[in-house]
Amino acid sequence: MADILDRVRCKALHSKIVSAEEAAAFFQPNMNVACSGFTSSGYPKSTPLALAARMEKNPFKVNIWTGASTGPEFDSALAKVNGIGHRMPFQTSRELRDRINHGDVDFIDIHLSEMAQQARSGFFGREDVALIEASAITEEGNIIPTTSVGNAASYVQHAKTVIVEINTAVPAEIEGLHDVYVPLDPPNRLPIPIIRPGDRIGTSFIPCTPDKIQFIVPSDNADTTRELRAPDALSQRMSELTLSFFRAEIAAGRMPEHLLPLQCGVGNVANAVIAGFNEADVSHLTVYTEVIQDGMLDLIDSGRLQIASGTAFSPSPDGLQRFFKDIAKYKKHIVLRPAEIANAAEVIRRLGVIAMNTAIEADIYGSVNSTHIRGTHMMNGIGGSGDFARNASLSIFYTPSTRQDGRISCIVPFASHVDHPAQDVDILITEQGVADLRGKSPRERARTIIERCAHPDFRPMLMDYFERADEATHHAQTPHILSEAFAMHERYEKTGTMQLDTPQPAEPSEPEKE
Ligand code: 0RQ
Repeated sequence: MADILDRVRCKALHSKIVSAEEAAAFFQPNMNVACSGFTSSGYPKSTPLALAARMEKNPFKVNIWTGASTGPEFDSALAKVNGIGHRMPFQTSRELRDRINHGDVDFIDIHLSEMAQQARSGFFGREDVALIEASAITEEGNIIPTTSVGNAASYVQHAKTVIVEINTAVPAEIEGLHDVYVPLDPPNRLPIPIIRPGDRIGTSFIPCTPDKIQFIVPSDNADTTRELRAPDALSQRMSELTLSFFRAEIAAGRMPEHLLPLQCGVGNVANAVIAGFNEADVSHLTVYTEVIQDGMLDLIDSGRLQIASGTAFSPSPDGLQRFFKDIAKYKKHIVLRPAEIANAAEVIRRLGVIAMNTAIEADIYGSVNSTHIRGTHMMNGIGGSGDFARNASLSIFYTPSTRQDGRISCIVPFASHVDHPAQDVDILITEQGVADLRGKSPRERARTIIERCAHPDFRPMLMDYFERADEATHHAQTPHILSEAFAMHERYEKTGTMQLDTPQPAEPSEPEKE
């Protein structure tokens, strides 16, 4: 208790400290609950668990808004008791995904940079309560975030009332990591004055006043972050290909020696790509991204990375402890901002960010599906990939050439769902190679992707499709045989393997009898 009293520095708020169960009793059916949290980082834990326990006895639903995904104490706990009505803008929970794909949850998949402004515009209704994890509350009632900022600042500004979870598992020394700046909405928006990735333009706290705070809930569990697999051979290969591509770009004078600020998606491929920089002869790197992961700590330690700007610090459990132990050092190299600033089109374009994201599948023209398995079933959501891919100076997408033990090709004739149109994809990388799509027409892109990125087992089938489509459409701008392209996805759904309905070669005619 002493620790939490120290952390709630506004003494007038001490009377508002309650148990998670008392706070959970505040929630009513269909309330809009706007929360902190971004990729298993900085999300509230005790209150959602107590709320899920209450819902288990007396079922009801609330609508959950966050910055991005959260940890199992939140999304999974509430999904297990079917306690979520609408959910936005992103998730990665298996339990929640099942609810979404069975129609129990209305999931609204939004570019992460746009969520806060859409919420402020009232598209989802009014925010009944903001539920925010914090490391401390200042003398004035301002809120110090923990391992993410996400949309917490905007939610606090606009909610009717605020519940703050003070997480004592997060060292109080985290204060100073954050840079909170909530832009005005059009027509009053001003330029976001970030000229270099590390520029600080806001406050180290989320502005709030004591009267707006309804309850303060103690919590002492660190984020449940995900273990990262050691880079496998495929990811390592994609990392090597990326580095040699960058070396060629530098040699060609198209890229500065220290590269441009890097954005990197989350997951194993992304982590392997960043890990690859640790083996490379690079220095003075900068990162302007959403999510800061373990690989970036290594780059800071080895002196290769100067500054990493993001909205969440989401490392493995070991990475989190490593950060907590040496927080004063890492604070000099890391800044966490609101998601609408970390992912702001204006800043990404000004800095010339290099975007590196992962695809579920890409089609032969370079359009990318990041969200829907077989075009119908939600995986996680578009996240920030669209914010970065559209506005980056160089947009790279990765996918292994096959998945499901080689049964399916991740290069397909027509993507079963499109999140990123071909115009937003400059470079496609699989373990097979690099397709540089810049300056190429769709028909040139198709040949390049099939030759450079498709797996040899599927390459003849894809080239045959393209050539027949080219012939059938009399060399149209973007040749397709749509019925065949879609039938392939349906066949995969039924049989678990991916084959086209290619016309079979005619049976060799019987040798004529003499
Ligand atoms: O399924 O989890 O049941 O095993 O999808 O696939 O190969 O582990 O790839 O973890 O890198 O995720 C696009 C989903 C890739 C991710 C996506 C199945 C596969 C597996 C995961 P299992 P892998 P990754 C900034 C950037 C959008 C958001 C984004 C993503 C599971 O990168 O969510 O980019 N991106 N944010 O088996 C059938 C296919 C499949 C397939 C994958 N073609 N057919 N199943 N899977 N491809 C960060 C933020 O925005 C917060």
